[in-house]
Amino acid sequence: MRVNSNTRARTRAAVGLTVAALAAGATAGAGPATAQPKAAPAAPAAAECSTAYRIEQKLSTGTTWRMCWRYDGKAGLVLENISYQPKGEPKQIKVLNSARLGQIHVPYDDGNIEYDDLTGFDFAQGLMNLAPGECPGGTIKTVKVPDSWNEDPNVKGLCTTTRSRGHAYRMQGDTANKVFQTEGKDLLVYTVNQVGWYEYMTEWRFQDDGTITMNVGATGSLSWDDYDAGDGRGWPIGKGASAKATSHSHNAFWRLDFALDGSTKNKVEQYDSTVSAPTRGQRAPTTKTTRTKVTKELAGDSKAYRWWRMVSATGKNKDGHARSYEIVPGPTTKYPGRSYTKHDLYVTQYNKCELFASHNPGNCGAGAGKSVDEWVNGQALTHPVVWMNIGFHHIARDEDQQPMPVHWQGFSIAPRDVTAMNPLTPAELGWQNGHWRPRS
Ligand SMILES: [Cu+2]
Repeated sequence: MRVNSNTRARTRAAVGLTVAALAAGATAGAGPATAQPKAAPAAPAAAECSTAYRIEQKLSTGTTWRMCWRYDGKAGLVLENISYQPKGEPKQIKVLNSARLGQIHVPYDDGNIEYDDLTGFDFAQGLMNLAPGECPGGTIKTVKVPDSWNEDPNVKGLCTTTRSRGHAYRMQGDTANKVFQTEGKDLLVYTVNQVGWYEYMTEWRFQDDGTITMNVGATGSLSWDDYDAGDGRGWPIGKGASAKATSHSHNAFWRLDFALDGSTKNKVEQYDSTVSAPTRGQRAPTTKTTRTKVTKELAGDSKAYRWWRMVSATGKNKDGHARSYEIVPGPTTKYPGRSYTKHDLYVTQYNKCELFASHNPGNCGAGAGKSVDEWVNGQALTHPVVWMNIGFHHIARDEDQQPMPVHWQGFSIAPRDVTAMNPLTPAELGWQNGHWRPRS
């Protein structure tokens, strides 16, 4: 069992306290209801949110990111109404209605156990207080955990800050050898959730160039309970080979509800390229790229020369090109052991009760299925929802203790033709759009 017995014991005691506190609260609060100030709403309204739930950051390179956040009792951090506004754009450009984790599925190699950390192992309840030092230069927001087991449901658990990411670009110009270069800046939004012996960092990185990178990092401690030297399915940790940490997978799912330019009627396209040997008369191999319009629900697989994009139904950039966001998968080890982990990408028609990639707790109707693979059943895509599955097979090593270094998994979505040029283009180079001719 992957249970941190200390945490469990503490948690159980805390539940007792909560009940007592609730009882006391009920008595104390028995006065006239009108005398009680209204509590802040737990979730923001569809289009707006109150200041406490708003994240707005103008990066020093000129791009502003705006979004609302809320905290879900199972999914943890949910980001909504995400938009950005690069310098020179008159309006904010909406990207996503909603972005959140869709599951973290953890099967152990020995077949003894598997966990669905979000729906079955209290991921959201395990929100951790952050030390001030772990959110340098930023703000730690207080999160009220719904149905909290703890006496105080408020956790200083949401960090929003900015970070440099190195060169955003570099170019030596043709006039006086001037070097154009700038350091890229990101808005970083993250939480830490303890699950058993592990701590998961859920990180969202909003870059000034419009790219969004989402990662889950696993740290904390190797599961003390999951050692076995007998079955050959682990790696020896500690002196000799008397104990082997059981290998396992972390299959992380993200659920993205796109709304490019504010519309959910996005189109999905898949691109594939094939490379052919040179034919007679050709000097080099040729590469041909084809587009496939994805009009029905999709269970897709990453491979070399394949990529997908979400295309705006309404918006065009200043060059008249349809705005879109490309899906950029990260490194993954696809786990073939379960129906819902067999594919890298699922695109489903929006359904408000389809929220978790496996063991979906909502009642979506008779025969609706409990996992994302079952929701891919041929519906036309008029409001596509993207599910990304990124797997990591964790064979422990001596260096995993103690604490365990963070191991990351995730992916990005990157703007493609959202703006007519690089949103960070310096004013002097603004004329160099398209097939420009050098000035001399
Ligand atoms: Cu692991």
